[in-house]
Amino acid sequence: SEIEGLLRRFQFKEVLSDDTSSKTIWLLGIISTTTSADSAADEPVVAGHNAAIVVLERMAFSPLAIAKAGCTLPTLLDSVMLATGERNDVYAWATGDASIAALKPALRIALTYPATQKHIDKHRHQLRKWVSETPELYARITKSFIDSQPTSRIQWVYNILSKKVESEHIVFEDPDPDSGFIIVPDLKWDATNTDNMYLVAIVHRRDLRSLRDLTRNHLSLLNNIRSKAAVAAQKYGVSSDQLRLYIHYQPSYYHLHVHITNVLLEGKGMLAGRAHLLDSVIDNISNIASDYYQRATIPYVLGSSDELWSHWTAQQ
Ligand code: M7G
Repeated sequence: SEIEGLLRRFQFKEVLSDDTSSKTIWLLGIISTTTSADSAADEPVVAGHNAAIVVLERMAFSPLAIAKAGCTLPTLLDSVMLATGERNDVYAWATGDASIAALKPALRIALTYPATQKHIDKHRHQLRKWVSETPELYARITKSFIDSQPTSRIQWVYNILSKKVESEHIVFEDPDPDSGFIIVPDLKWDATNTDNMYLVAIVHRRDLRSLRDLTRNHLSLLNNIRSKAAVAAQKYGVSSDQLRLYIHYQPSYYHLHVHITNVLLEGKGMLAGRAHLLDSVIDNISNIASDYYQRATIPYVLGSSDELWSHWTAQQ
């Protein structure tokens, strides 16, 4: 396949970061555009050109597959390295290697290529700080930053909306240009284990860039997403009261989209200070004030390699 061909040409340069809880590692490397193997070895990383980010994530166990395999440990594990094992009272532990089909695939691999400097910075270990964005600071700092985002950054969104890519994976579509959207499985989900179901609803209209743009005029759109997310999730056997629906502020991509996840899934994307629950957004707009998000002070965390960080630092 195409991705396999690219991954085979990946040459490792640097570990950008790793996360022991999600068992994920982000690697920076190059996929050389030259054909000669020797010159590729010392080719520098050039963002937007040969730079490639590979993400390796250890996969979750599938209880179903293991139950089906229903066998003794030696058939589940290729080798248990008992030499490294320990025993203390009723507790024992060792390390092992899995080989059988029930424990595979073992890894999920994602590739971003060519990776831009923004992609690289996003995954590099960085300093973090809180900012408290008042409407004045939004107008002075954030809005111009959002306005300056090139549409190329959300080309993938337009590709989904125009059905150029991922169209075979569409879970739900409402084609209405004002209140419509497309729901697809999120890039981060393997689309098999429904315990970590992760879908994303991407709106058809192109004028809504973030939470700050939402008013009472968008209530039918938001309510529509809320009810159809339930329909979409039902296809995976996940009921409406098992859903976490939220909008990021700041998002990575400034085209309105709603994250739809199984409530069992927990992760960085749901942290306080970034995830705004869709139910609260709807409630704030409809019951408190139509211009709630134009008047609110919104706190969030910035990373030192976020482009927005430099705008805040320069302006204060
Ligand atoms: P976000 O809140 O803008 O930023 O969410 P985040 O990525 O920092 O959370 C964008 C969401 O879209 C994320 O959940 C991504 O995993 C997902 N996503 C990003 N891309 C490039 C794609 C894509 O090409 N296809 C799909 N299906 N999802 C994507």
